[in-house]
Amino acid sequence: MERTRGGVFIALEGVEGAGKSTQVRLLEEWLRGRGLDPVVTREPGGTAVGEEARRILLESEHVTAETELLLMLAARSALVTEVIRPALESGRVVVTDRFDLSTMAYQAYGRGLPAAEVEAMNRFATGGLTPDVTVLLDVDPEVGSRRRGGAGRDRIERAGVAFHGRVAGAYRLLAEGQDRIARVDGSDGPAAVHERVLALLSARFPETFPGGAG
Ligand code: Z5A
Repeated sequence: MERTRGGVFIALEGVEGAGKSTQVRLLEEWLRGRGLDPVVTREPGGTAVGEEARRILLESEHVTAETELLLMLAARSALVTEVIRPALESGRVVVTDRFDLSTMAYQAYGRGLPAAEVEAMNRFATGGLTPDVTVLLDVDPEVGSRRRGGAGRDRIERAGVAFHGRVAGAYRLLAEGQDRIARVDGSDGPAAVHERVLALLSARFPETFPGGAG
């Protein structure tokens, strides 16, 4: 696994409604409060190509599993090249709302595409770049779905209970025995989860996160 140079690369992952966007925002505020200037991204998106891909992925009804994978990876390739690598090379902290673990959970386990091929294609798209740590916000899919409510559900969110159940199971399975993936209980309120995330980051990257929540 390639180590990022200079900066720290953090990915937040989890099922819909796990609280990723909320925790990304709290983390960004915490970092800015300490005088750092993090780069914050979301997937798919974050570049011109990525935002176009996002629109097709979430709005078009005619997307096969294979097309879905290729568009996710096209968006990721652009994001890595245009945004993430340059930021890490200049020593900045990068926080992303979803990255490669989403592709394994949704396209490999959720859609049933062959995992080894998905993994190899992801490696091609990222040039081998992986997050220094992936924080998996662990909540039951029913809790996430309840938090999100019914409004404005996109094509992937509408994929059905069985699909989202497979995705949730995959996240837990993929995190097992993997030091680069840290499971954090996401079932409590945002402030409590934020403290857990900071404690984890402080233990792993004490120079960037001195003293954690304190
Ligand atoms: N996708 C994929 O298939 N393959 C890939 O490789 C990638 C992505 C990269 C992106 O959609 C979709 O793309 C996604 C996976 C797929 N589809 N699904 N499902 P998105 O970015 O629009 O959706 P999302 O990532 O699932 O975001 P989300 O549903 O908004 O979830 P979230 O970011 O984890 O949650 P949140 O926005 O922070 O919070 C949701 C609500 O819960 C909100 O009202 C909060 O105020 C509330 N909340 C947040 N935290 C808490 C806590 N701790 N307690 C109580 N309430 C909370």
